[in-house]
Amino acid sequence: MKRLNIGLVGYGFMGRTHSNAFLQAPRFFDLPMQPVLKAVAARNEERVRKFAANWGYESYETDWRNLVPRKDIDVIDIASPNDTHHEIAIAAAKAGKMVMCEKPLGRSAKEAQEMVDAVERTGVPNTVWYNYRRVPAVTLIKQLLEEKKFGRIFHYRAGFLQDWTISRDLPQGGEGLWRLDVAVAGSGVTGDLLAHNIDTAMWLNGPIAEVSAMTETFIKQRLHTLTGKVEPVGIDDASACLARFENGSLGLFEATRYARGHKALYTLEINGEHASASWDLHDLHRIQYFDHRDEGRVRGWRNIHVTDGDQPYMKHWWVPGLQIGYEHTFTHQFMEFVHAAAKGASLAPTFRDGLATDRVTDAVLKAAQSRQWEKVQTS
Ligand code: SOE
Repeated sequence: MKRLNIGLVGYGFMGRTHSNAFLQAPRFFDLPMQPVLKAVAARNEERVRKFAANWGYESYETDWRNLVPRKDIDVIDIASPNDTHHEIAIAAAKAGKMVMCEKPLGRSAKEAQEMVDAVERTGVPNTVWYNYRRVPAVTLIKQLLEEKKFGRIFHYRAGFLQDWTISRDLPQGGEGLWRLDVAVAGSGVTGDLLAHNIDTAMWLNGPIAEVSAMTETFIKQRLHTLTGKVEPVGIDDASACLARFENGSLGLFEATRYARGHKALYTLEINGEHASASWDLHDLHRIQYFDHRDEGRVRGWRNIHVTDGDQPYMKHWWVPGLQIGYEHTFTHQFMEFVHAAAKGASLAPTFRDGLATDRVTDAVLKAAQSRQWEKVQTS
């Protein structure tokens, strides 16, 4: 079987989710190419060596610049902090490598546009790891929408609530805390969490035309791990936005790291003329579904446990009733990427889809500044 030689950049949280996907996908799914964990690149030699040994990478590099041109690498997977995505993706595309990139695609739509230009110029298959599209329950909502079960859509609402940055003693910058450093992350929760909500929303309900928004930075200064000094905080800690979709429906979005008690509460709900559905990440195997066309006497919210073999992805795992988890979303996305890549195609969300999300998050940040409705850039 043809091999797909993978070169991973980054060995943090996302490096682990991706590596697990590379190993699991061929065990549970039929793939047209055999993934090979060829090499991982990261700066700290001792740690990258241990990471490579633990996950079974054949080799390692301490500079991604040595990884990208290697003749024995077919696909570059970018799982390093946001400020590295742009340079690595463009170098990989120029070297003719396929590219998988963690979200958000760029720190801004400008960066993302240049990345799109690079992959489209060379025609290399690409994808962005917006993994929540591949939760079986979320994919089921997508199928129900495609089957037109909802009728006209009126409302879409979503949130992503966390609480891990409330302490003012938490520093910014450096490994693990780069998400608090605006120079590295590009923005705060808007690019990190709201971006997930926006990606899924546009996948399910189509493009967003305009937004109004507010953001807040609750802790204005934090010690910077790298400079050793107390520095201003440039990220948004919380972000809320009203949106108009091109299909005429209304959107309501909220992301924060200051919702005490909520760890990763991604919720979404969609309300149509005939039906509504909702989902939440803390109970990721269920959807709540209401269909007004049910017989009146027994009409009500259905609580659907998405584990049956005829529901998305599930026949490849255990037996009906048994659950899978967060890590499987990455396995599903990688499996689908291998199928697309074998045909020389990209997988949605493509870089172009990632750019569309970055354009919305840019508009959110702009609207929060201007206190005006802002149109989302379309070309
Ligand atoms: C932030 O805490 C974070 O890890 C995001 O960066 C991920 O994209 C999200 O899926 C979980 O939360």
